[in-house]
Amino acid sequence: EESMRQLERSIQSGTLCFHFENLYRRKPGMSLSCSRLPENMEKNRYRDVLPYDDTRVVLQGQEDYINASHVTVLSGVCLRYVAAQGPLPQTCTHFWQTVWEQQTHTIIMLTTLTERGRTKCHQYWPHPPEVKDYGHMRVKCHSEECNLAYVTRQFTLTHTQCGEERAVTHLQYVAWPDHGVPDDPSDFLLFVSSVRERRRGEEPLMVHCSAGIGRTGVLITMETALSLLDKGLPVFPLDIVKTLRDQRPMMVQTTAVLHIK
Ligand code: PTR
Ligand code: PTR
Repeated sequence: EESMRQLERSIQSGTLCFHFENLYRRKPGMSLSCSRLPENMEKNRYRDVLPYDDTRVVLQGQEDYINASHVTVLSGVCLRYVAAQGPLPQTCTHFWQTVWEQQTHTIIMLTTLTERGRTKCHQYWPHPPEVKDYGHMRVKCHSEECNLAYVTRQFTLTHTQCGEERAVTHLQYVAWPDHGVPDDPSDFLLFVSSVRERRRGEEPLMVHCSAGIGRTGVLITMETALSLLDKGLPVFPLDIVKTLRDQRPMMVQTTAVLHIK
């Protein structure tokens, strides 16, 4: 209660925004060398959005790079994520390999494929009822269901070498432009609740938008905040943002989101 009042006050007075603007965007001393290797340059959607070496997701095999980071929130709650950029045509295979190797059963997508005529993410899944192979991963899309703010898709993922099958759910929020805020905060909160319902033990959720920092950072911040509130623990948004930026550079882009209630 008291901590919520304090939070309200710091939003009203502008202190929270001030401290947000002054927070480092990249943790000092963390290297990004792997993402800058010549052979990996074309696997980055944006030249200036790169994962730290320490927290990057390492793929099994020779070609081990993907623009994705392990992100874990461990204060009061335990929430694990893989935060990724929106796949490019040449990285769809790596994306599905990550889903498989990190054993995630849920992919959260926070962007549309194009915005104002610009490509934000490659369509890395087949239309239902098609089946498509991405390297050793065979992806079948069974169903696609839309409600007002998001689309739910059910996939079966088959490893074509070992024959093992897994069910993967895709939740795509479609009402959130990059560098902006969700069109409707209550829709977004409902979406975050459905994300929370997907939690199974400690398995990571895969989260991506276009760059994998702005909207992805906010989704993680919101799930963390709701989980803390559920446990009756205080929420310190800037601490959460700092925790995220320590694991993936530039997480959470704009203060506008601080006004979501
Ligand atoms: N837009 C980038 C950022 O804010 O991180 C610009 C930038 C990129 C700044 C790399 C510094 C960078 O690090 P280095 O000095 O290691 O190339
Ligand atoms: N340099 C890019 C740009 O500003 O257009 C990087 C970028 C793109 C950063 C999208 C954040 C973006 O938003 P999100 O992480 O929510 O996709």
